[in-house]
Parts: sequence; structure tokens; C-alpha cells
Amino acid sequence: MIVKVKTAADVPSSEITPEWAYRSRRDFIRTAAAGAIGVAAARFAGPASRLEAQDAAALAPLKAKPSAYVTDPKIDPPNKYEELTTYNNYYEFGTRKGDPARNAGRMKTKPWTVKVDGLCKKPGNYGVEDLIDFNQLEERVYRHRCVEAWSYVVPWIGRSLSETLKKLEPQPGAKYVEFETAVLPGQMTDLDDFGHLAWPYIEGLRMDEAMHPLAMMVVGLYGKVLPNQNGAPLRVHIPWKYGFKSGKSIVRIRFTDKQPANTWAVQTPNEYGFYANVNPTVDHPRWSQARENRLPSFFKNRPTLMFNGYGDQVASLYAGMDLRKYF
Ligand SMILES: Nc1nc2c(c(=O)[nH]1)N[C@H]1C(S)=C(S)[C@@H](COP(=O)(O)O)O[C@H]1N2
Ligand SMILES: [Mo]
Repeated sequence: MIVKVKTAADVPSSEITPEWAYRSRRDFIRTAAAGAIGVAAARFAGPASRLEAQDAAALAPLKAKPSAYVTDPKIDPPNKYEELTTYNNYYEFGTRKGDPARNAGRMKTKPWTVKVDGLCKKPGNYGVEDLIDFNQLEERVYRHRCVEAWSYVVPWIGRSLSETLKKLEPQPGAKYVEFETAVLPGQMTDLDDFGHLAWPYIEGLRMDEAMHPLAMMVVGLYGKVLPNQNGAPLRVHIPWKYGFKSGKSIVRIRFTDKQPANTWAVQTPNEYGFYANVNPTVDHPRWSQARENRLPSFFKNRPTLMFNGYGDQVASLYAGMDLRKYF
């Protein structure tokens, strides 16, 4: 079969789009081409043969109640599904923003086991549906702010993380909770390609942060099961913190009395910390955090909000702390 892929010269100027949209579309075309000529691609191009996007149409619908956790649609309308699922950070599947969408299709998320251990009364191995009640799901629209200064607005489906943690009965000595995320050789395409991060990806929260009602355990997006590139089958989202605090595809929850060694802070301690609260007054050593670009724009078209706009709810968690120090 011959696939005609448009070249730049074929594209009328009316179709000129922002770089990221263009790139994700090009990624899509490449994926489609790899599928159509899969046999030939596998024979001639090693890396191309592993490209495998997930079929979004096949994702099961999820029922969720509306909730009070919403953004003002005039100021923060939800981003399009396509934007949220083709511009991602999930380094286990590659470091370019289009890589996770292109590569994560092979990840098997059923069955899935989450190991629970450490300072709690209910350690053990849990399935996703043991950890979160699928009859009680809520839709929550949250702003998501990456430390890289891009942001988008996401209609997640899930529950407060506290609901899950309460079931596990943390002991009084548990001061922190650590999340370990999946490492799946043969299913994740870039475990070897990226020499900088030591897998597994680890993140953590202080227990009072984790129990805050805004902290969310997420299983869905836009009325459907989470796409793999967004962290299926379950991930957390902590909307007042930089995105790297929100680990994807969680396989272990560990309660501990010591501050977890989170991956990015271990990797680059002069650039990333444990708390990582969104803060426009504390710049990254290599860029300003004063403004952000709300996708699909690539202009820094918005001021960054303290605690990503959730300060009224969460600032009291940090009373007495020097927020400039605990970035
Ligand atoms: N396992 C894992 N979790 C991860 C990451 C990652 O690379 N691996 N990236 C983090 C970063 S930097 C961000 S901004 C968010 C991105 O989530 P999204 O792609 O759903 O927007 O996931 C976070 N969780
Ligand atoms: Mo991020």
C-alpha cells in the first residue's frame, strides 16, 4: 500500500499552525504511516517499528458526577482532548512532547497491581478498583502547571487522594507518602534511551498535603479511562504543585517517616526540590517562573499564579515556611 504523506510544500498557508500542533500532527502522520506500512517499517527502520499509539476511540467511557472543583470557564476553559493527550511529559516513553502519545500504546494497564507498604495498617497488593471506588467518581477541572512554564486545564476523573489513603490506614508515625511509578521493559520505549533519570520515577508528599481534598487520585480524562500517555491506569494530580510532583502509572504507595527522595530533586538538586509549589517569585535557575504559556499558545501569555491559583485552599499547609527556600 502506498501512503501519500503531505510535504510542507503541499500545505496551504491557511493550514499553518503553531509549532506544537504541527509537531503533534506530524507525529500522528508518522504513526499512521508506520501502521500502514508496518512490515516494511519493521524491516528497514528499527526504532520506527516500536512506534505504537493507543487507539483513543477504544478507551472505555467512565461515569463521573460533576463536582465543585471547577475552573471559571471564561478564564480557564478546559483544553481540547487532543491538546491534553498529544503534549505530555512521560520520559519513560521519550523526552519529546509527542513521544508518549506515539509510543505508549503498548503499555498493558490490565491487570494492574499497586503494592502498599510502610507505616500503615493495611499493607498488601491492591487492584485499581480496590483503591478507588468507580461508582463514586467525580469530574474535577484543574489547572496543570509544568515547571517548564507551560500549562493547560484538564477535566480529570477520580477522587480525592485522601479517600484512597484513608482505606490504607496510615499509622501516626507516617509523615510522608511516596509514590513509585511503573518500569515496564518491553512496553516502555525509552527506559534505556534517556540516560539522565534513574528509574523508577519516585515522587512524594507530606502526609497533610496528600490528605488535602484538592490532591487527586486520577483514573480518567474527559469522560473516559485515562490514555496511557497521561498515566493510565492511575496517577495522582496535585494542582498547586509543579507537574513533576504528579507521578503517572503508580505501582507502589509507601508510607514513611522520612522525606522521600523524589527523582527530579535527586537528579538535579539545584533546580528541583521536594515541595515544588508553583511560585511566580522563585525562578528556575535557567528560566523565569513569573509567566507561563497556556497551551495551545507558545507565548508566555499569562502571569503564573501563586500555588497555581489554589492559595486560598492550600497556603495554610505552609504557614511559617520560607516559600522562597522550599521551592
Ligand atoms: N512516571 C512519570 N510520571 C511523570 C512524569 C514522567 O516523566 N514519568 N512527568 C511529570 C511531569 S514533568 C509532568 S508536567 C506531568 C505531565 O502530565 P500530563 O502529560 O498528563 O500533562 O507528569 C509528571 N509525571
Ligand atoms: Mo513537568
